[in-house]
Amino acid sequence: MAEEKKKQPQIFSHDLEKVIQEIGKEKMIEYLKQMLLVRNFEIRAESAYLHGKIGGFFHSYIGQEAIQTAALATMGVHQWWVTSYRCHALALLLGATPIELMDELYGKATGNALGRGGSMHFYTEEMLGGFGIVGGQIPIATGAAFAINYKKKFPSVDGKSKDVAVCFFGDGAVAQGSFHESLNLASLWDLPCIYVIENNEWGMGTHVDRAICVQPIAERKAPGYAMEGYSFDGMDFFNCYAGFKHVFEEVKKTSRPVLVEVFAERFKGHSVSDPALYRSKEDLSKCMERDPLMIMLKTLSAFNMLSDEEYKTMDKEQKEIVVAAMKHAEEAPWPDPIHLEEDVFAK
Ligand SMILES: Cc1ncc(C[n+]2csc(CCOP(=O)(O)OP(=O)(O)O)c2C)c(N)n1
Repeated sequence: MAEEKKKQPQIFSHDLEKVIQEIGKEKMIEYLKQMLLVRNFEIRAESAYLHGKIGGFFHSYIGQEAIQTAALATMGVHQWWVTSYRCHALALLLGATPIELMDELYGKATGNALGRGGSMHFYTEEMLGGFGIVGGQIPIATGAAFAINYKKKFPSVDGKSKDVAVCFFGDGAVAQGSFHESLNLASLWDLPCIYVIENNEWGMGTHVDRAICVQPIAERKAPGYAMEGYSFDGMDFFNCYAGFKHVFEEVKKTSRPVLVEVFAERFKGHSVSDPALYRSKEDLSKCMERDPLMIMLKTLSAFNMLSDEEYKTMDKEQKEIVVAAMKHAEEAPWPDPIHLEEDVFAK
């Protein structure tokens, strides 16, 4: 891509020592555990899919774990959250149990969406989905941010107030009209929305260079909406943590939307049925050298917060949690066909 179309991003700068000190050992271990739970959940659920236990679609979040873990760590659960079909991690981080999510993947009545939604449609009290339509979640987040402002003006509507709406979507969604319409309205109406592009370079088999006309996307598109634009390193939890913390404080102060682009890598194909032949083995193994879990392990070891042995034990514990969820899903009841037409709004 020509230089005028693609420039180097200015990655948000952070002071590692300061970030680690601020988080502290106990919380650090908790965040690493969360990332390990997501990784183990994705690995085992994918293998269950390949054994025919799970049907429908399945999009893995492996490689991108640091991003949503850091966003949740800085902003807390009690915001509005919404993401694409690549939604297993967000639901886990927001407190949905591995059992209810695995049951949902297996299509069981005890699942997160009563076995009716599957992999792309996870929900929690604060999570407005799981969306199968590329870019479909962006107007939803914009509306949630509108509701936050509205409720501040009319507190009697609902006592509970949130600070921001956070919307995750891929680089492929930037070409959708919903992205541009949402950013225009959010800026016009001063909506506290944090739009997060998880740029993993690929929209199915199409490279971002063949889909998006200017890059870095956030830095160059945000000014067109009079918004701030930021670039984070999505493989590095600490960079994401510092960046999201900064953005969260900024939005709370200004009640202005921001656009964040997080540079990431997905280690798997687009979905479980994609062999990713468009990507060379060399490219993939180079990406995997920056595994977010390994970066976290190395950093915590360097700060004497974690040994390799402790890491292995934590990994094993998370694996066991996921294996128990799979056993539960195997044994859980199927939905009764009598309920088939319930909650269907158009018959
Ligand atoms: C409106 C719409 N168009 C096309 C599709 C088919 N589709 C599903 S995923 C996808 C690629 C999206 O890539 P990106 O937004 O970068 O997200 P990623 O999968 O990389 O997380 C496409 C084209 C769809 N689901 N919805």
